[in-house]
Amino acid sequence: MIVLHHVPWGRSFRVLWLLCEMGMPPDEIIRYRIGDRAMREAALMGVSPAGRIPALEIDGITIFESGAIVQYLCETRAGHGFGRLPGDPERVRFLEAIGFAETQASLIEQLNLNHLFLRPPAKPSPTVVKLNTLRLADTLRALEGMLAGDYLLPAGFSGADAMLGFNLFAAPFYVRMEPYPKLRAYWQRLQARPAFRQAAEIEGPQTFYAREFYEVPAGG
Ligand SMILES: N[C@@H](CCC(=O)N[C@@H](CS)C(=O)NCC(=O)O)C(=O)O
Repeated sequence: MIVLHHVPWGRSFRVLWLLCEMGMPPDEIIRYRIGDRAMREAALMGVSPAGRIPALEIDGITIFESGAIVQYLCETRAGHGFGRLPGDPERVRFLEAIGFAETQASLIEQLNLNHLFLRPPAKPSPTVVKLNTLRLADTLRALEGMLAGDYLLPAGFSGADAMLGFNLFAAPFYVRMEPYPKLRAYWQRLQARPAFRQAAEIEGPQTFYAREFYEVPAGG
């Protein structure tokens, strides 16, 4: 029995997608909304002590942190070839990519907070938004340089693509993607994968971002 604690189009999408890649979509998906009281109640806090998603119940254990879950799945289901186990020449790049995904996602999280979640009288800080937008663009430039052909690692699709590739769902709402042609093609390639399409169908349309693009507020 596989249970995923999930926010639609949140970072738990990485896990949903990877499970679909492995041909084992969750038996149960417990859905939350950011800001809901339910995210601080026992069902989630019992499996993710800071009340964050994703958390996964699998193999009689629970795991939180998307990077840990992705590594666990890749290692325990190694036959799919989505991990890079110790001794693999791509191991270091794989681990870097998993960590870097969260360097990038933490900038997106700050922008989400400022653009989407603050309620009056709180106001986004133009300076903080500008700084985070520039720093997000820096990570996209880095990612453009990290691509090794069709995927992040030369030997092909891996858990690192589920981690980092997912960030390309959100980044274009904050940074114009014209300077990153490889990333745009990569994102199209990821979305065309049957397992991505299966996960996207489970999700339904995203309702997270209401605008096509979020500009840095005046004064930033
Ligand atoms: N590093 C964690 C981050 C998890 C995280 O912050 N998830 C967000 C949604 S994408 C969340 O649960 N937010 C709820 C909150 O901040 O209260 C991971 O990769 O799993």
